[in-house]
Amino acid sequence: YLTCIGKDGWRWKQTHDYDVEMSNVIERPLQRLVDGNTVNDHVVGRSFVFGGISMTYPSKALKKWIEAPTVVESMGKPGEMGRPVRISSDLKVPMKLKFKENVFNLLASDMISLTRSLPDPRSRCCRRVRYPSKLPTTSIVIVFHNEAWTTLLRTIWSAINRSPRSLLKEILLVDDGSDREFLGQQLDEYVANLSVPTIVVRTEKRSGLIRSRLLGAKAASGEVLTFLDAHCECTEGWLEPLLSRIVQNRHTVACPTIDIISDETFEYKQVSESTWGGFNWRLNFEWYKVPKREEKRRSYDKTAPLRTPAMAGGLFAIDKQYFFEVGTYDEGMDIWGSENLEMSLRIWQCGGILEQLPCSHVGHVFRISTPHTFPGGLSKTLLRNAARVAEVWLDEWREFFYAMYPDARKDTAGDVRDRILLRKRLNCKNFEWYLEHIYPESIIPLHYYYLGEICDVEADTCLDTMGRQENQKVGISHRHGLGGNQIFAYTTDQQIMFDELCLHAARTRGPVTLVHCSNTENNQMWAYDKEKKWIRHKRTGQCLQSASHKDPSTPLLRPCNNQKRQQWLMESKWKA
Ligand code: LR7
Ligand code: MN
Repeated sequence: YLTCIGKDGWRWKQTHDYDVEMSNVIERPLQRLVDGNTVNDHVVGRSFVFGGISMTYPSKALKKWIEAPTVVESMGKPGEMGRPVRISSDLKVPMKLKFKENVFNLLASDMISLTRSLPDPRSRCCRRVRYPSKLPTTSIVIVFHNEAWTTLLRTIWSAINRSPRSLLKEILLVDDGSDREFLGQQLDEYVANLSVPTIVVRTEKRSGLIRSRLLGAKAASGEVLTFLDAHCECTEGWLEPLLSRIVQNRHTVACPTIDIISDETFEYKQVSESTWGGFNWRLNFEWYKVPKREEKRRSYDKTAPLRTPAMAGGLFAIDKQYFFEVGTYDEGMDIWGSENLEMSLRIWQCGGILEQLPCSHVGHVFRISTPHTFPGGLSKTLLRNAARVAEVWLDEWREFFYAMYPDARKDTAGDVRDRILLRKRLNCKNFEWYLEHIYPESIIPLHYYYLGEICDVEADTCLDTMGRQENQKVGISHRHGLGGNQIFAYTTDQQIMFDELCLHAARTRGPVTLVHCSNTENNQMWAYDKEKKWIRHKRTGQCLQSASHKDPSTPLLRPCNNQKRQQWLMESKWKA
């Protein structure tokens, strides 16, 4: 393997035998930090891409270098090529202390170059894709509240160094009421020297990420808005796929594939490209495996955009004008949370397209808990934001959300009249359409007979998940009338669901357990006999029976009879 040392002290090293792809002829200034100084490698020519770094060579040398792919590494620094940073044992104490500041390993982040190299996460097929030479310009909008210096700056540097300069109109940083000294004047001065126009906009007081992003959007002059969280790293070729989708259809909102930057080691870890975004009854955003239906729709082409039901929220590109046309954000949402679902549903229901692009990869530091303060109270804020989504976009399916949060009701959401008017004005489709056409795999069922408590006529005790986990027995308890763990849906597929869990029985005499719902699982099918009020397990023919004296907290599966213990009410909220 070939190794040589560059003039600027950078090591150029061949590590892989994979093929090298030439990208378009572009002008690509590369800025790097060497010993704290900025080095400008402004070279015009043909650039090509390998190992996560794009480089430019005079054309004569091209052929030779195509045969010898290389990567560039910052000499001696930890974390190069996205490798994990190991902290020596004598630094474990300061490491733990610093971890608390941002809920990630700040000590590790501080050790890594602001311009570290990363592996190129794109598949061979993706590297082969060619994009239109005329793409719109973009303003990158990064909102932050008390972000760490190195993660914020690494986000900025990775965007500058891995985006064609001609496409980057500007970078807009929105400081949402941070109180850390270095995010003030020091940041202003630092960004003033970058090769891409970069400014810091400041909210007057803590406004939350939703209103902060709006402030950034209003200040932007690029044709496309590209939002990033403040602890990301863009990889080679991340931007072109996003922008090219928007040129093709300006109602497309394009998200990159979000890889994981470890909160412990800052290792860059690729995620599966067959994962997309969805949500459960609680309106929690979750990652799910892309279903066969969607793989088929895109003809099993691994480079084709995924039509995702929902986006994570922090990383996406949208035509600026369309962003305003389609109703920006719900400004009634505070601090953090649910704006991603609100936007996802609004895009889909109001005629747009939401895509996740397998050929665009951006890393994000995922953390186990939030470092932010919530001035209005954490759970209150989250519940209110989610209730606004339910009220405005879910129609009758909002009841699934309220089933999970018995304390939440209409007034939880506050005033949503403006958003309902927006929905009317944009002539948006309903949630039923969304479930049918965009998200048939949803855990919120499109067709269901019943949503409510399932209680026996005799003792007035009800099925109750007791907050148990998957593969544990379903319980039974006194009716409390508060919903929550006593709410189930009986679907037209004959499943009895509680969020993603289904009543499941594998053997004739039970037990009845809670198992992840699956449409191909006949152990999860139950027939409700409206006359006899039986809930009959289809495969075994046995009936659900409320608890025995021996074990009053567990329902049984027994041969059907006419006892009251086998009579269940599922009628009051019976729906077709
Ligand atoms: O009050 C605040 N003001 C802010 O400016 C609170 C947060 N912020 C900033 C914050 O500094 C950060 O840059 O907003 C950004 C997002 O906050 P994070 O990083 O604490 O949140 P997260 O990464 O856990 O949040 C995900 O869900 C959020 C829901 O409101 C947002 O949509 C985030 O943008 C989103 N992040 C991603 O989509 C990256 C992938 C994570 C996943 C899943
Ligand atoms: Mn984040």
